[in-house]
Amino acid sequence: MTGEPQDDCLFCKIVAGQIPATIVRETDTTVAFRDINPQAPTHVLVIPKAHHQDAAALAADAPQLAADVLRETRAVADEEKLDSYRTVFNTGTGAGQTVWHAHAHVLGGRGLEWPPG
Ligand code: IU
Repeated sequence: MTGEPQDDCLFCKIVAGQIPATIVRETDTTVAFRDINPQAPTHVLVIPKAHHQDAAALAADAPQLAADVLRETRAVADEEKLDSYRTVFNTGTGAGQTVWHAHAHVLGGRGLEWPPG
C-alpha cells in the first residue's frame, strides 16, 4: 500500500538504517543522501521516508510530503553552496527510473546541459 514500508525497497531500507548511505540531511519526513553513482560533483537524492513508487504517486497521494521533498532539495543546494543546480524526478522506466521509491536528484557543481540526455 502506498506510504507503507516495502520489504523489497532499497530506499525503505536506507530510511530504516538497514543498509548504509551517506546521509547529508534528515527531517521528520525526508532523508537526503549522496548518490552511490554520482553524475556531478554534488549528486544527492532526497526521498520521502514514506514509500511512494514515484513522483506522480507522491504528488497525488501525499502533496504535503511532495512539498517537503521539494523544500529539502533547496536546503541541500544551500548546504552544498550551489548557486545553480538541477532537480530531477525520473518517473517511469522510459525516463530512466530504476528505483521505485520516489526520489529527487539534486545535481550541481558543474555546468549542466539542456536538453538532458
Ligand atoms: P533513478 O532516477 O531511479 O534512476 O535513480 C536511482 C538512483 O539511485 C541512481 O542514481 C543510483 O545511482 C542511486 N542509488 C543509490 O544511491 N544507492 C543505491 O544503493 C542504489 C541506487 I541500488
